[in-house]
Amino acid sequence: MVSKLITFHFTEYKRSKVTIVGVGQVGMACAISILQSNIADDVTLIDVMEEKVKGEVMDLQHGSLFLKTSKITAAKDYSDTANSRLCIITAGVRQKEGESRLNLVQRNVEVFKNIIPNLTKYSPNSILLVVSNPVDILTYVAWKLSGFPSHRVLGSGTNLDSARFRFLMGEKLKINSTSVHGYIIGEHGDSSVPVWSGANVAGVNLQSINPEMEQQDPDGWKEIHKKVVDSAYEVIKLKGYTSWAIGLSVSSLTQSILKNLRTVNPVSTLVKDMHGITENVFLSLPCILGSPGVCGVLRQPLQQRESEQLRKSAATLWSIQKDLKL
Ligand code: 6V0
Repeated sequence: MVSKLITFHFTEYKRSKVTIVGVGQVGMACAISILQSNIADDVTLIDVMEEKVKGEVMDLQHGSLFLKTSKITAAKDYSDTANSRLCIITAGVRQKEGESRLNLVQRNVEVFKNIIPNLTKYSPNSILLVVSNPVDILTYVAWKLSGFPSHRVLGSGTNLDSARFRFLMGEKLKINSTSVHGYIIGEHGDSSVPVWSGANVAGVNLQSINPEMEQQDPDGWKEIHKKVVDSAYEVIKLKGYTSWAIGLSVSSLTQSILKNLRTVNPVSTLVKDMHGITENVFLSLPCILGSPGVCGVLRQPLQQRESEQLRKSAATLWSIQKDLKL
């Protein structure tokens, strides 16, 4: 019937296939954000809950008229994920109310032991982007289990924390967050490090206007970092999970990688031998993202207190990582 209507000449060539593992709240927020950004030509979803994947994919496919992604697939098994350029891993258990991200670790390591070998078998040249928590440790786990070079394994890291940071600073200054610059680096979570020495608007450094910021902080700037750290807990308390901001953040990272934009984003990368860190840990530093994955890491000048905090986070992560059974 189809051949009576159309003569096909070419088999399709995929340039930008993205697989998302896990169709929970975060996976679906990533999927819709990526689809609406028109950056992939194939989005494949996979989850242990087969019916749910089918339902989610059907629902998305019915929106195809309003999207510009030609193929949206519900994978029956990992062979359907073959030849992905980017694999985004959002599968796993999420934090319960009041639970720290680090508590999740061993439960999600077991989940990764199933996922990572399957992804690497069918997409041996892909880039792995880890979102599941605790994201820094699980990025290390994905790196170990995949055997990929470290530039092809990254975690969404503090890209989201930095977005929250810039939003909150923008609110305080009444300036759009795209014009307020600042990085949160280190661990995604409780021991993240705000780089106040670099926070600026139009090159005007916030700390240089207020040198007492560190000690006296009359304007309450430090409260902003506390709010960033607390914000996931607060959203989880209010709606049960976080989804939209992480989805948008992951979509922006996806865009940089698939389009080789070479944007600078704080993502979780192997930081051994940087800022005096001596162990194989993954933490967020400003990275250049492009088609190879992490193309480079910025040597950000840090104040002594900032690099000390970074080393402390690294030590905390290593103390957990070294005992993991991989
Ligand atoms: P969810 O809604 O419970 O979804 C998790 C999904 O993973 C479910 O659909 C499960 O069926 C699926 N799953 C579990 N095991 C497997 C497996 N072996 N293979 C395939 N799929 C599997 O959780 P939610 O989507 O809210 O969160 C997912 C993860 O993202 C959690 O670890 C969160 O803590 C983490 N987040 C990370 C953020 C970040 O900034 N890095 C932000 C928010 C949440």
